[in-house]
Amino acid sequence: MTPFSGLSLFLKGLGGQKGWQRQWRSPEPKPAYDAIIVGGGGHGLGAAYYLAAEHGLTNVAVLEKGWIGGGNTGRNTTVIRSNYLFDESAALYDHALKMWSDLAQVLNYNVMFSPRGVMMLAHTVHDMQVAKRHIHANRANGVDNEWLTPEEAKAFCPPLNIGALRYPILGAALQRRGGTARHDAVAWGYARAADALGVDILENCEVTGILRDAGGRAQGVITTRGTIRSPRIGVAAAGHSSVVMKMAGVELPLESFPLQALVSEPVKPVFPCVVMSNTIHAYISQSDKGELVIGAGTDAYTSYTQRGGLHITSHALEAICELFPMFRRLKMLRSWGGIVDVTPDRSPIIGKTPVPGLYLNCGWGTGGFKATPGSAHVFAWTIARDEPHPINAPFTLERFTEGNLIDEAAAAAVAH
Ligand code: FAD
Ligand code: PYC
Repeated sequence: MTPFSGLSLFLKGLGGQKGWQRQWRSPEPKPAYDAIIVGGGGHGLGAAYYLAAEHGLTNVAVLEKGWIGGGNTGRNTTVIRSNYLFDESAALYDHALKMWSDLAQVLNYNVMFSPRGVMMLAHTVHDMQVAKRHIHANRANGVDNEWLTPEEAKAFCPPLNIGALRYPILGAALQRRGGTARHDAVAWGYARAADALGVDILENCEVTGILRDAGGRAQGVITTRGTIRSPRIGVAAAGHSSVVMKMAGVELPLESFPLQALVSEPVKPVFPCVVMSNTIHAYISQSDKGELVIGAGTDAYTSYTQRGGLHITSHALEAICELFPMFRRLKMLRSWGGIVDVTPDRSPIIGKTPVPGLYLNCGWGTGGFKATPGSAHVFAWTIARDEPHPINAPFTLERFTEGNLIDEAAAAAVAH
């Protein structure tokens, strides 16, 4: 990245941003590629980057129906943690967490990873038992997680009200290595790095059909910018995974729900960490711009609208005002929604599909942003080698018929 002083950056801005180079090209689609990724979110762009950077596959295209990062990558609330229950999940999410720590250097792009700590509140005896079970399991897997008393939780997050509440604070589980990153920068950083290695990023390119040969193997895709052939097609389409996979005749065990979030007016730094309450479906952190970033649970009905019910956000705000009374007079600036793809066991699907040459990365539900680098890394391996990386080997589509579920409903937090 060119080092700008603050003044020269300001002057460049004043000058109508003339002379600034595009961060990635805007090429015309080629008739064929060695690999195609459907979906220009963090997982798809990251997979394209690792295909080029680690597997020598540079004749690759990312097909995005809108603009890159316009899906859940640009709509999420950026909570990053790896405190999941099962060994398989710990391996996957901690692989990602380790990759976050030097992602800015690897991509030469500031993704603003901030390991400020993620604290999950316990309001009932059962919450405490669940939290402690996660802490023990995490530690056995080398994943940091610790129990805090109410007083220790308040010392870590001074705005927290630990007085007599409708939802009393009985303690909290803290993962200190957890935190946040800048969501758009993750998409932009991967896009720029992939483009520099020769990957074509094709925006406004919606996949409308998947071509198969007489033997059933995936051969290419039909798009709004023409037919593109490829022997390897990776689908990372999040909330629209079922729609895309249906084009190849594959039914997925997914439900797609709206998930909402909102931000407040910006204020000075007042909130030092991330706090989540899984029981009351509310969580909060402060962005580097100063906005309080607040989220709620999923809507109760399936839908493809990128908005949700007002009662869901109202409930989250009531809970936030009770937990953090100092925010009662804060004004909310804007709210939005995204479509999350929820599996029955709240764990993702990353792997091969019944269609040879067609690979799938989906089912991240409300929690896939944190996994972006790790997920993209093992997905690229799977596509390049036509076999899963040991980390994603358990996250098959078949587990829903074989019964090898990885039930992370409690760890998925807002997904249950
Ligand atoms: P996306 O970024 O959605 O990318 C998929 C892309 O596929 C989209 O850009 C879409 O336009 C494209 N596409 C779809 N169909 C087609 C087609 N036919 N042709 C071409 N392109 C297509 N996760 C966390 O870990 N922490 C959080 O704090 C968190 N908060 C969240 C808050 C909200 C409000 C929401 C909605 C989600 C949240 N998530 C969070 C979940 C997280 O955002 C997602 O799991 C993650 O971003 C998924 O990334 P992706 O690259 O798979 O999907
Ligand atoms: O998975 O940690 C998470 C999360 C927080 C908010 C939405 N998802």
